[in-house]
Order: sequence, then C-alpha cells, then structure tokens
Amino acid sequence: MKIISARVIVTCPGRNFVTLKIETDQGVYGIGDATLNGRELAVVSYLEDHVVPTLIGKDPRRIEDIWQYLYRGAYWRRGPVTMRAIAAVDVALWDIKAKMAGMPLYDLLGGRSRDGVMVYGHANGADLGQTVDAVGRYIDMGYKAIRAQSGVPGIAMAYGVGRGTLHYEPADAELPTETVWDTTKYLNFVPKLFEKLRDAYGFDHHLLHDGHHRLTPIEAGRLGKALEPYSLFWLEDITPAENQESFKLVRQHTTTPLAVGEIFNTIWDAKDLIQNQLIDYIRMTIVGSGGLTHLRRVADFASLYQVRTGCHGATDLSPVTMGTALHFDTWVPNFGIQEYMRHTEETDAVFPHDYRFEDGFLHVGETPGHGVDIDESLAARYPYKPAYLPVARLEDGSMWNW
Ligand code: KDG
Ligand code: MG
Repeated sequence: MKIISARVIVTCPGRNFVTLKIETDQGVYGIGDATLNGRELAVVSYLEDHVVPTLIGKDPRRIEDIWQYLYRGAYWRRGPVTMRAIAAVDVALWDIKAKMAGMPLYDLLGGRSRDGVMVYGHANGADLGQTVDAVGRYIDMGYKAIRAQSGVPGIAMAYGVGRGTLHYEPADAELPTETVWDTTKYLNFVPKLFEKLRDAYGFDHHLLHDGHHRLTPIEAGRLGKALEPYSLFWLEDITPAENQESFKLVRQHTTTPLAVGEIFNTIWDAKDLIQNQLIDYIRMTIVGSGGLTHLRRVADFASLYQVRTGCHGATDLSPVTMGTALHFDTWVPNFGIQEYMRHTEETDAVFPHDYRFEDGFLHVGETPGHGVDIDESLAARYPYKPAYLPVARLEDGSMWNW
C-alpha cells in the first residue's frame, strides 16, 4: 500500500483552516488538521515544500515510522509549525488505518472507556450581569461544565469576551488589534464574578476560568486562593509556563486545580509540570502536539502522576481536530474534560462530521475513521483571509501577554 498524493486545502468558512488530505493507491484517504491561528501559511509551506515530497510512495500503515521520520528526520525538532505539520500527517494516517480496519478510531485505540465525553462551553459577557446570564443559558442548554469569562470594569477588551452569544473568535483583524491590560483591576474583579455565579446557580455545575497567561506566579497563587471558596473545576493558563518550575510557587499558595498546555508542542514542555504534580490537567491536544501518536504518550505519562486530560478545543482547531480529540477522549483512561467551542454553521458545512452534543456530553459516531470529512468544493468557495490574534499592552504601553 502506498501514499499517492497529499494535498493541502486552505479554506476560510468564517475563519481560516488548513487541512491535509492524504490519498492512497487503494482508494482510501485520510484527513488531518494543520491550522495554526494567525500563522496558517507557515504550516502550509512546511507541509507543501518540505513534508509532502517525502510522503509520496511511503506505506501509510507505518504511522509510527512516519512520525519518527518527520520528527527525528527534520533534525530541527519541536515548535508549533513543525508539530502541527506532523499532527496533520499523523491524524490523516490514523484516519486511513481506522477506515481500513472498518472501525471508529476509538476502537482502534483500545476501545471505549466511557459512554460520552464531558465538555465545557464558553459563557461570556461584557460585564458581570451579562456573564451571569450567559452561564444560565449554558445551564439551560444542558452543560455540566461552563467556562466563565467577563469584561472587567476599567479594561476595554478583556480576553474571552465575544460579540455573539454562542461563538467567540479572537482572530479578528488583518493586523493585530491592540488591547490594554491591567492585572490589579482583573484580580479585584474575578472573585466577585465567581461569588455571584455560585450565589445564582449553586454548586451543582463545574465552573472553569482561563487567565490566558496574564499573571505572574505570585499573582496566580493569590487568585487561586481567592477562588477556593467557589470550588472551580480548574484555573487555566494562570501564568506562562515556559519556566515549568514557576508553577511550584502557584501550588504553594492554592488548592484550586490548575490546567495548562494549549500552547505546548511536545511532552518536554510538560515533563516537569507533570512529574512534579504541579498541574492537575494537561491541555495539549491533537493538532498542537504532533497528533495522536504523541498525545497518547503524553496522556500515558500524565496518568502516572494522576494528571488528567483537558484537550484544547477552541474554534481555531478545526472539526477534524475536534472529531479526533473526541475519539481520543472516548478511549483515554485518565480523561478529565474536553473544551467545546462551537464552530459556525459555515464551518460545520465544510467539515461534515458525526459527533453530536447531548446533555453536556459529546458523543462520537460509529463511522470508520475519525468521522470528519471535508467538502472540497464548498471549501473552495471560502478563500484564505489574513486574520491575527490581538496583542496586549499594559497601561504604560509595555508589551504584555495576550
Ligand atoms: O488561537 C488562540 C485560542 O486558541 C485561545 O485563545 C483559546 O485560550 C483559549 C482557550 O482556552 O480556548
Ligand atoms: Mg486557554
């Protein structure tokens, strides 16, 4: 069996997606996601110019060997561009293997560990009142777990606040939008939000919050401590994690569970955090972390330290990543939760899929493979549009972490 073609498809049904389609001499094809928000074309070039030529003629059944070939063989390891390109190939190959076996992907991974995948939705509002109402709407939709983000008094554009009620898309302009950040205002506000949410809805639902890398470790510890009475499921990306050891400081001050990892690429980004039990949830997902082949290793390593998975699932991860992550979640023994930011109708139409939401859970279908396809003629109607994530500065003009 041989790979006869590998094509990169770029489409923008409301936002940009990069998809790799690998075709074989036996008529079976597989697809993988390679989207890197705001840097899409770098991955397109990496794939088209440097990966695709090496794939033609290879046996698609040798997933592990091809993974090692692309990782070790490049000499230059890791990084968001390389690992997304590897992920796209890896997922397309798993899709092919599962289709050939006539099995849904979770079966090939080892079978079901659970009936459904608990997801968290994104409730947000321009102020405290709107956010409280938004959480209520998610509860009414059946969600068991809800992330709450709110506009902060005195901060013009806080992270996580969308324009509509269901969809949130931060990559909003042809050049990065400038936003202004103030940690003091944020720290004074967030505990009030969660106090209000628990007063309004009690403790029956899981509540989550994303700090989006804005705090220093000691500020993160202070926020975690202040939020303890409101029993969060997790506090995410509360401080940047390049220096993994810095999480020790956060841990010394709070028992609020910590989640991190949506920008990690390999197990090396998380090794100290996991083995020193400095986090509770690892947020790496399929597209950012070299595909299923690598994410399985991360999850197995994490399971030794009782760290559970919490795959990133923002809208910039295409339905191909969402579908594949759901098969992974259905199998992985140390599953925690899955993020679920809904895609727009246009995106869902370009990527027909068989996963469905019911009562706070997502369920994968029984279609052989990962269950997500691409409608190429529809995709061709939406050409690439440059769109960047915002940047953040402090009030004095210094650059900060968005
Ligand atoms: O492209 C950036 C988004 O994926 C990120 O801002 C979303 O933080 C995020 C999350 O938790 O989903
Ligand atoms: Mg996040």
